[in-house]
Amino acid sequence: MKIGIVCYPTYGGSGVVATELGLEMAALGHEIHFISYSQPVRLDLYTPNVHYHEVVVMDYPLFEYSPYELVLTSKLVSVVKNEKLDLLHVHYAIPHASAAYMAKKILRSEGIHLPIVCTLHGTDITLLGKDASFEPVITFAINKSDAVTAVSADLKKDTLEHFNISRPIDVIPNFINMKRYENLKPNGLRSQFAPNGELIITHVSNFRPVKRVEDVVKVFAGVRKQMPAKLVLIGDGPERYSVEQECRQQGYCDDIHFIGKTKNIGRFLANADLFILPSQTESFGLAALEAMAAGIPVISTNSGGLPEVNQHGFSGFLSDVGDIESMTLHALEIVQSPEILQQFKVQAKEQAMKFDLPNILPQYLELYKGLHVPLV
Ligand code: GMT
Repeated sequence: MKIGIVCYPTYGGSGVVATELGLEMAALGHEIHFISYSQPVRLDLYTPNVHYHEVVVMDYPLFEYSPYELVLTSKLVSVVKNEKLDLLHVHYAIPHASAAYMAKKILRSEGIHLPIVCTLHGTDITLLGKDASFEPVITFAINKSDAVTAVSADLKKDTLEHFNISRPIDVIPNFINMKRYENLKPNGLRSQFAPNGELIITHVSNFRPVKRVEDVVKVFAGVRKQMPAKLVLIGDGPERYSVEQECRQQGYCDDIHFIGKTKNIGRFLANADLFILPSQTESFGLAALEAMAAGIPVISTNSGGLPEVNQHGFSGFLSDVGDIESMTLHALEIVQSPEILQQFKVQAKEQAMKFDLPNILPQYLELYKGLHVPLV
């Protein structure tokens, strides 16, 4: 099968899931064409069956705002025709699903049928989608797709509550390839971050306000009062400066390592004992799943789809948004003894297994089959 994948190329979860899905499909022998404005961060171009088409928006003095959606539409039409794609799978509703619909219409006028699968990832629905300036387009694009998936049952519920949806939405949770985590072992970074054997707490995000990174630091501060601990913060974004300011004011910056953006998260997860994800909302929480796959218990909030990923009392604990005390107590409960920490590490991995590739990928293949696309 020849599949076009449209995604954001950045470090966000939607781009990561789209890229991993494409790579796994390519490994099965399908021909995958990624279409985006820049090379997706986790995409290795020298992979068999993988192609990348860049959407380049030209600068023109008349355009105060560059018409990305139109250029994307033209690119989709051209790639579908030239590469003879069977299917387009768009990740994130705007502008990908609406551009895909427009491309479908153009292709139809030339006698070409193009089925569109749209995967909703979260912020397209939970943040942007609730903005009146996007709502009609998102509703239309969802209703006009040939298949729609949501990454959690909670996201599906949210979508049905906030939009006038007239078509079914399938829940296909995000996945992880557990094989890639099999040989993850603590490395030299462990002694670099925690030279005296301190506990290592970590967090990965894009540091947007929705991630509440300041809560990570508050929970860390609470744990640090009880035992020697270090915090490793991975990622970058708008809240990083204020978090740095806060740790300077509190005088514990020496215990916090700011890693910034990295493609190799596994290298850091391999050394961590505890993962904190205190998000305001999270449609799924791919970062938590990646941590669990690495055998790290997760302290998270109970918002959005997080309870579908992190099992309270098993792979970690869930608390209300902003409840620092509860998150700190839960963290301390896990790390109170090496035996209990070890038990939670094993359980975190066991929970992650539920989202292992062989359990999820067939669901996408079934969906594609349902669109009457010949499978190779
Ligand atoms: O979390 C972000 O801000 C990025 C965003 C994205 O679209 O890349 O992540 C969303 O999609 C991920 C992959 O499906 C989910 O794991 C994240 O939970 C979701 N983020 C939010 O809902 C805030």
